[in-house]
Amino acid sequence: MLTDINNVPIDQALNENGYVIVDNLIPEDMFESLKEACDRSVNKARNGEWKHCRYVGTQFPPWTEGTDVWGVQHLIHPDLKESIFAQWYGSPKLIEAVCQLLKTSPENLQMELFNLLINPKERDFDLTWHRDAVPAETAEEQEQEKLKIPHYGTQWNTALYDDECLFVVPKSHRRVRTPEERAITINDPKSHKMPDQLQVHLKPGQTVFYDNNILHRAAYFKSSKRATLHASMGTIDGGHHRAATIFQHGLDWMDTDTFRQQLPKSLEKPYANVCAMASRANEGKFAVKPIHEGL
Ligand SMILES: O=C(O)CCC(=O)C(=O)O
Ligand SMILES: [Fe+2]
Repeated sequence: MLTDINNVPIDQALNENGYVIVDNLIPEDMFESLKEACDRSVNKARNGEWKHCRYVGTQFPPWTEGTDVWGVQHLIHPDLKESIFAQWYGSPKLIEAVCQLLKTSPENLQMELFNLLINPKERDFDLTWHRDAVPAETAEEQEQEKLKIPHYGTQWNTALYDDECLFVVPKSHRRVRTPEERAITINDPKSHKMPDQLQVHLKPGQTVFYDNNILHRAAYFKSSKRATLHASMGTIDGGHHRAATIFQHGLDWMDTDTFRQQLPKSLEKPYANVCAMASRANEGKFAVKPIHEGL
């Protein structure tokens, strides 16, 4: 059983607080290779060679405009040719942590998103306070309903360098916003004065798992190197809600022979499971329209 930096079982901590920090989910012999692969990928993203990027000025998918990159998308895309990312995504300790959090076993895991969050080059950039799957304008009653939908998945940030970019409101992942929080998310969404906000400090090699409906924001500083692996995995119980969250990122490149041929053994079942979700929830398609589009 894995415990967090305070010796609390990770599933208990995530459940209670909406986030949990864990040490050492990167095997020592992968650390340098991951940093090097990130450097190469970031270079490609910044010089325009890699088109799957998040650009400063836009928070949610789709990212169609911009030049200053704050995220490199699809690290396990075959065209990026960086096999270390898939090796780590399928590595035993990480899989163990994810299974403990989702209370499931490896054969029920589903492969999902794997991206990289980086410091912009040209200007500092703030993400607004948000929940990933509940837009700020959502009315209270609907918010309550949406917060009841189980996730059947988890997401995490694993820092390769010191990372102090993420802010969360602990324990906010299952309750509706207070009137003050609602006012901030709608009228002053980059506020630095959210009540009970907590800045997450990650040392290199530390991971924060967080409920994607915890109230959170992030501050991106051009002067401070960030390369933080940002990924998610689900379980086979995820229905069309999970499919909507995942496939809004456009994963049709996963539905190719080139991708299938280079998968490590440990990801074969998680891949079969994501294909099954696409068939069940989405007529086999790996891309759907973005949740926040048009808001
Ligand atoms: O930058 C971060 O740590 C958080 C990113 C985030 O909240 C998101 O991509 O939805
Ligand atoms: Fe988010």
